[in-house]
Amino acid sequence: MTYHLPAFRHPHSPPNSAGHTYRDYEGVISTLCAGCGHDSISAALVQTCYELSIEPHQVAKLSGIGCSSKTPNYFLGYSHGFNAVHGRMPSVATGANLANPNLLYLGVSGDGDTASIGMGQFVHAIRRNLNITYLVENNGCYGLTKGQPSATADHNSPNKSGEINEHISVDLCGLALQLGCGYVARGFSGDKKQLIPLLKGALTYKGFAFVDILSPCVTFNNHAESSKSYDHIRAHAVMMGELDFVPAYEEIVVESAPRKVQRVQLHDGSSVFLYKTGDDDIDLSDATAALNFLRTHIDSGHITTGLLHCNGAGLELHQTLNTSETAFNQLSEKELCPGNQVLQQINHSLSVIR
Ligand SMILES: Cc1ncc(C[n+]2csc(CCOP(=O)(O)OP(=O)(O)O)c2C)c(N)n1
Ligand code: SF4
Ligand SMILES: [Mg+2]
Repeated sequence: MTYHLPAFRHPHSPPNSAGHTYRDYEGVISTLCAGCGHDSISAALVQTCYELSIEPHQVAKLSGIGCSSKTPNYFLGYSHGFNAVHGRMPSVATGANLANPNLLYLGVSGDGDTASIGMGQFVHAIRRNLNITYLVENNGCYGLTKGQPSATADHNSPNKSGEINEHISVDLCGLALQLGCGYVARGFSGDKKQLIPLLKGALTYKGFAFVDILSPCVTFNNHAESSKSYDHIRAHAVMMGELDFVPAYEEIVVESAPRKVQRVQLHDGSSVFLYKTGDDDIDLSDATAALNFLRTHIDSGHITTGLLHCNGAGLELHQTLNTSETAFNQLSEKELCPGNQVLQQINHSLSVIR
């Protein structure tokens, strides 16, 4: 069943620089449980895309299966969307991206969808540096199938019925860093102020941008002993510093700010700024330092949030494969069918034994 928002628009709802109002970035009414962290992430995405003045029809939303993977229905109602099979979103995204490099790809997944059944796909999409913003709405359980612990459930953390998780958990940020992902961040659905700049940086990044978002499941994994509950995350989060994002078209005025500001320039000229808060803050371009930072804090029971790593290096998949910059559906017949002589040359080049 789909519940649509009323078409009524507030007369004073201001348009952004693309001429769209906030309402143009919303989707249908959510059917998730009231208080689910995933809904807060959808709201953050609506605000992010509105503030970045993204053209909704230039976005392709892709997801797998799970409560988290349902959420693309609840934002960017005028965008393209594909709800794939469980764990298979990265390969659908790869195919779509190769067919049309000119859309903004946004993948939304869950910890079950990514860290279990979709692990192989996730890992290879990072290795290939697919140009996508990949979000995991991480609640440490399979919400849709009634709360079984997922691969990101913390070691020794009990589920709602008191059963202890005896397995080591997968830290998706650590894995992404280890695989060479160029943009790695962790947010919390309950902290929009931090989450929105992280999303802006990810959507502007050219290449694989990964954001792991802690997103409590209020129905199955928000009890007092859960390490993925609102209370636990609030009590144990270690923020990497305050974050700001300045789009390319806005004047940058923070460069003369105190010495503890780290600026990372993105490909389109936009910048992400990290205002350092602690002595142990790391250099954002150093993936090894980020990995060590994560490990140290995991060992002491803390949850690191914020921008962990951002570098401008690396070719994204299209650049590596040297593929057409024009979408397949924009290529003319002449380009798609270059003629017999060209085909003969290709065949000949393949048949030469060296
Ligand atoms: C091939 C396949 N195996 C199992 C399932 C059952 N299933 C549906 S959603 C899900 C897990 C979802 O967990 P997660 O990705 O963390 O999403 P959440 O609901 O927690 O947001 C599972 C195992 C399925 N739909 N397809
Ligand atoms: S079951 Fe959990 S993850 Fe799914 S909608 Fe409800 S609160 Fe959210
Ligand atoms: Mg989950």
